[in-house]
Amino acid sequence: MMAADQDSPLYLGFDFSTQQLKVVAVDGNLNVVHQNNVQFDSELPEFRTQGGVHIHADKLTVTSPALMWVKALDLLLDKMKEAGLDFSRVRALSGSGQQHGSVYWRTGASETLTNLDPDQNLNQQLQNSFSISDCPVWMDSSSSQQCQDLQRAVGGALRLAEITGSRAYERFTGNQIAKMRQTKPNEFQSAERISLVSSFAASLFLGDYAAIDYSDGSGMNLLDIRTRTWSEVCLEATAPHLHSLLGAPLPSTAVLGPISSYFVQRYGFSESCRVVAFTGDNPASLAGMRLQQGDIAVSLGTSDTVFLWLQQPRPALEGHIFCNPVDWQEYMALLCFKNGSLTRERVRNECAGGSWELFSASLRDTPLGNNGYIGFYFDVMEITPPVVGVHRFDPDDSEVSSLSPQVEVRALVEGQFLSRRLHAERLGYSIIPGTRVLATGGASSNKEILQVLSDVFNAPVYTIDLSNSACLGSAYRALHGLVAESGVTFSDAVKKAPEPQLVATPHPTAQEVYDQMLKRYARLEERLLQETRP
Ligand code: 5FX
Repeated sequence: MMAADQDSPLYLGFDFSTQQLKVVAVDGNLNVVHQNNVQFDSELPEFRTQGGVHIHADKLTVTSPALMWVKALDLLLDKMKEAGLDFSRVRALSGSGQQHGSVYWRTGASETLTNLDPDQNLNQQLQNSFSISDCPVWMDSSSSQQCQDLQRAVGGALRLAEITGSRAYERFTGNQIAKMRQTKPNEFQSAERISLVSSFAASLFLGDYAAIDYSDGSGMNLLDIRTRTWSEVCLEATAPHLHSLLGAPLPSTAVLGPISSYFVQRYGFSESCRVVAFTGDNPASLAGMRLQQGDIAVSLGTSDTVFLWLQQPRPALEGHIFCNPVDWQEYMALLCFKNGSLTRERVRNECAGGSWELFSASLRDTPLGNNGYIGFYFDVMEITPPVVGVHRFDPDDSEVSSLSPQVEVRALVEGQFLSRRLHAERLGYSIIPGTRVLATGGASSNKEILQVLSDVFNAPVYTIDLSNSACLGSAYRALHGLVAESGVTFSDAVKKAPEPQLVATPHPTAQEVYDQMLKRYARLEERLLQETRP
């Protein structure tokens, strides 16, 4: 490394995810100069987690020990020091956490946090700082009763979605808080503060309770996403004293303050290193992808996930609207679809002899619009829409029991992407000139699949590696946080980051074909919903 590089600034992004704690360091040119991680199961076996969590006997309750995350941070910083990272160069740090999880700080913990002794590790000092040692995480689905109670209190599922961006979900923090209050009243009583995983992690670096940011706060069923303040009706229905237990939320770009003197003395951070608000892993991924207004990101994995940048959200009973993590006046949306790669693989096995080449050839050899054949392939109960089974329709909208293998392949891929577009548009998304579709995940290496994606959205498709996006997004947000107050936009602050690769542009007839087909798809989906409704 050259001498000049050794003094150049660094920005750190941490990701407290479900199975591991990760970090990346980027320099001022946004080159990644260091990466490290701690795997919870294998490197902290004393906590006996599987995949970073404990699944309880009821199979619905899923928790992680707060102290495991604390110990992981001790270990990670030691590993970074050992690898020779010069902490004095770090100008700012930020991070992300798995969304929705909650941490309950015991009365007196703030005192401990502000007086940390640099001669001891965090784990030794925070042993008694949590009133509930096992934190509910996003995989927990044990709060159905509390979800019903909340929806009833605010006037129904749609009303709750209009206020908070989502109908009630078991994993959303407000419902978990209500459950803790009811099932662990004494432990709940002895909490002086409740953090999300993200704001808990920021609190460690800050040496004080960190604010919940607007974006991760939107995953709680408690924040009014339009006023960006806690919703009174939701707080009241959840638990008493929540204003003081949660603290006031702040924009995700906020600088929370300087790093705690503990890290200055123990690891050699500069006193001027700033802690920028931490956020959820999905909002941080949006930053890592550098999604812009009008863009849509489609992650083609075991389940498919769609990220949207929205200006005018239309909350619905499906999907989630969050405040935007890089521009506090805007929004983002997240949609999850269970029938992704596994369904594509099943159809490949049945219709293309298990070969991706033959699967691709079928897409090449069949026309846009599939001569009017359309299909819904829900091998498992889909989230959006809640329908199960395979349903194929001929050009007259009559349900048919089979299609030729080539037509089946196109019906599957077109159907999946029409569904992604339909539900994105229902949340307020619209394709505008300049819209880019960013594709990532396993299937994004298949050019023919991406050509269909480009045609259905009538927009160019770019590929991007997302494996580290939450971490990278956090490092980018750290850098942006330092200049956000002076009006520099996120995209200007990170314009040196690597550009995604253009891989497909829409066919000239795509708009004509798919605008019509989308309307038909919506009608048929509604029909399936009516037919399958209990
Ligand atoms: C989003 O709503 C989720 O529950 C998950 O993607 C978690 O954030 C994973 F960490």
